[in-house]
Amino acid sequence: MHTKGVIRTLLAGTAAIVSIGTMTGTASAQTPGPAGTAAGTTITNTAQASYTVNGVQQSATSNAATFVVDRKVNLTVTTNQPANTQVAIGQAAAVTTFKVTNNTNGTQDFLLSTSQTPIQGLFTGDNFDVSNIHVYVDSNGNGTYDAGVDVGTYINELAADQSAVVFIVADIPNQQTAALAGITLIAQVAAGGDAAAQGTPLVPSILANDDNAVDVVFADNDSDGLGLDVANNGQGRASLGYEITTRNVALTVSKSSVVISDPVTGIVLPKAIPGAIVQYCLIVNNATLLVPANNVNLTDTIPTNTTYVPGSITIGGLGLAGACVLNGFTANDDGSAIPLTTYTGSYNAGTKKVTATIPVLIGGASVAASFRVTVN
Ligand SMILES: [Ca+2]
Ligand SMILES: [Ca+2]
Ligand SMILES: [Ca+2]
Ligand SMILES: [Ca+2]
Repeated sequence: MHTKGVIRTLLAGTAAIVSIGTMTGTASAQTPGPAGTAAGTTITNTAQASYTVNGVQQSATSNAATFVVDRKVNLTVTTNQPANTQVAIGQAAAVTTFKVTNNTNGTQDFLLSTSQTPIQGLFTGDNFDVSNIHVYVDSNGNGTYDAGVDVGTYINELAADQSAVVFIVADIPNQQTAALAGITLIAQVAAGGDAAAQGTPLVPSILANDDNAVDVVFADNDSDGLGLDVANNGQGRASLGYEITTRNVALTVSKSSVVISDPVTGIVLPKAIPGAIVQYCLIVNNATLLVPANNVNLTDTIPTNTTYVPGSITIGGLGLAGACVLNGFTANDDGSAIPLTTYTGSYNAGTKKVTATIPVLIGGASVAASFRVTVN
C-alpha cells in the first residue's frame, strides 16, 4: 500500500508514540470483483499519533495522502461454442460465436475485428476464405445471433468482470474444393464512459505515475500463445473454423400435365384429342435450407406424337401440389435474355428439347417452369 503520510505535528514533552497509521479510504465499501478496485477510486490515508504529555493523553493527525487507482487493462477472448461451425458450400450468413470478458478494473468499450490468417497448428487444412464478414454483438443477450436485432459492431460500456457474446457472420464461397476456413476474432480495449459513442483504443501510460490521474497499464496475455497476439497489447483473440459438411442439396423435380384447350370445346372441359393443347409443368424444389443450388438446368424432350407450341416456355412461376398455378416469365425460344429476370429458356427444334435455366435456386424454394405442346 502506498504510504505517504507525514506527521507534521511536533511532539513535545515526554512523548511516547503509541500507534501510527490508520487507513481511512473513501473507496466504496463493496468488495471489488476479480478485476480489483475500480480505476479512478480515490484512496486516502491519514495517520494518527497518540501520546501522553505529563501523563495526559494527546493525539495528532497527519495530512491525507491521496491517490487514484490506475487502470489495469485486461481481457479474455474465448470461443463460445463446442466445435467448429458446420456449413455447406454456398451457405450465406454462417455464424461463429465468441465471448469477450472485461477483466479491466473499469468499464470499457471493445473494438472488434477479424483475421483470416491461419494460426499455425490450430487450423491445419485451412484452404479457403469466407467473404462478406460482419461482426455483431449479442445485443439482446440470448446467446444466439438474431439478424437485424444483434446489430452492434462494438461492445459498448462493458462493466468490469462482465462478458459479452460476439458473433462473426460470413458467407461460404461456392467452391467445391473448400473444406476448412479458420476465422479469428480480435478484441481491442477502448475507452469507456460514453454510452453514446465508440471509445478510442486505450494506450498505456509511459510516464511516471501521476497520483491524481488514472494511468493505464496493459496487463493482458499473449492470447493465442503463437505469436499473432502478444502480451500487454490491449488485445485478445480466439479462433474458430467453418467446416464444410454439406456438398449437395436435396433437389427434386416433379412434372405434371394439363389439357388447356381442344379444337372442339375450346377451354371448356377440354379433352386430349388430336389438336388439343397440353401444358407440361415442371417444379424444381431445393429442400436444403440455407444452401442454394446454382445453374439449375431443367431439360425435357417433348414426347412423340406432340408438337412444341412456339414461345410457350415460362419460367419462375408458382407450383402447388405438383401443378403450375401461376405461369412465370415467358422465355424466348432462342435462349436470349428475358427482361426483368435472370431465367432463360430455349427450345431446340433439332433435338426437340426444352431447356429452362434457373441461375440460383435458394434453399427451401421452389420454381415452376412450363411449356406447351399440341397433340398430333
Ligand atoms: Ca441475440
Ligand atoms: Ca462507449
Ligand atoms: Ca496514476
Ligand atoms: Ca494480448
